[in-house]
Amino acid sequence: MNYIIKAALVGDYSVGKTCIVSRFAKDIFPMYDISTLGVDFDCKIIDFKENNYKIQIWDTAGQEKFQSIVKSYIRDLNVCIVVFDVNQYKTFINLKKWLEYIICIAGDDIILQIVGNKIDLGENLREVPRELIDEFCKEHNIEYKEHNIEYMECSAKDDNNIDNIFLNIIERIDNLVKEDKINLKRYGSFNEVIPQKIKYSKSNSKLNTKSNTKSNSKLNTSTCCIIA
Ligand SMILES: Nc1nc2c(ncn2[C@@H]2O[C@H](COP(=O)(O)OP(=O)(O)OP(=O)(O)O)[C@@H](O)[C@H]2O)c(=O)[nH]1
Ligand SMILES: [Mg+2]
Repeated sequence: MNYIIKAALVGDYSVGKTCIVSRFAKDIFPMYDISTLGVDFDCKIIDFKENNYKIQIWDTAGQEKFQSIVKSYIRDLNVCIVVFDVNQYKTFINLKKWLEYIICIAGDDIILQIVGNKIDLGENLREVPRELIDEFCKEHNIEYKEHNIEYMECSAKDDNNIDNIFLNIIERIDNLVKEDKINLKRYGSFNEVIPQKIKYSKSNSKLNTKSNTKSNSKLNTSTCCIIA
């Protein structure tokens, strides 16, 4: 089956949302620091077990002034990835605000994934210890138990754990599909676009991503930008 997953990244400004999306969808770490204005879009098709998942990714602006447009993209999501910077304590403190905001707008069915980015900067610069994050997730899994909030960390810069984050999300969704607990839109075919197979990789190593069959195939990503 071909399914569509609607996902968005939210979180404070400058935590690295755009870099995470760019690394996942295009395998590029942007050279220039350009704050997102409103909402950007990217998409990638992943071949997972017996299904193909087209993951549509809305990359939202963290700046307060764009929140009214961001709100309209959060409503009918399947997944929300809430990003913070492990080297900036205030971005971790704001996680609770982001979770409450998303649950309030998107409702109880949304799948939540917390991501701590910029682990490449090392332990000396790190302001949010792993134990504190585990504690936070435990507390919130009690408070919002239907969401089963999971946590992963990554570096968009070093391409560390990025594919694993999306693969983990697809795996969670695939399990729900099998149990008939999620209602995803379907696609008849993905018009000449060849889904990618992604394998879990160890942290700190580059992922084995490979095109499904033909070389020279069309790229399976697309991008556009919506500005407030
Ligand atoms: N060291 C390091 N820097 C990163 C990483 N990811 C992003 N950055 C840097 O963090 C800054 C902000 O990255 P963005 O991806 O634009 O952040 P954003 O969350 O999309 O910000 P808004 O669009 O304003 O909400 C840029 O200077 C990036 O180069 C990372 O994994 N490691
Ligand atoms: Mg951005």
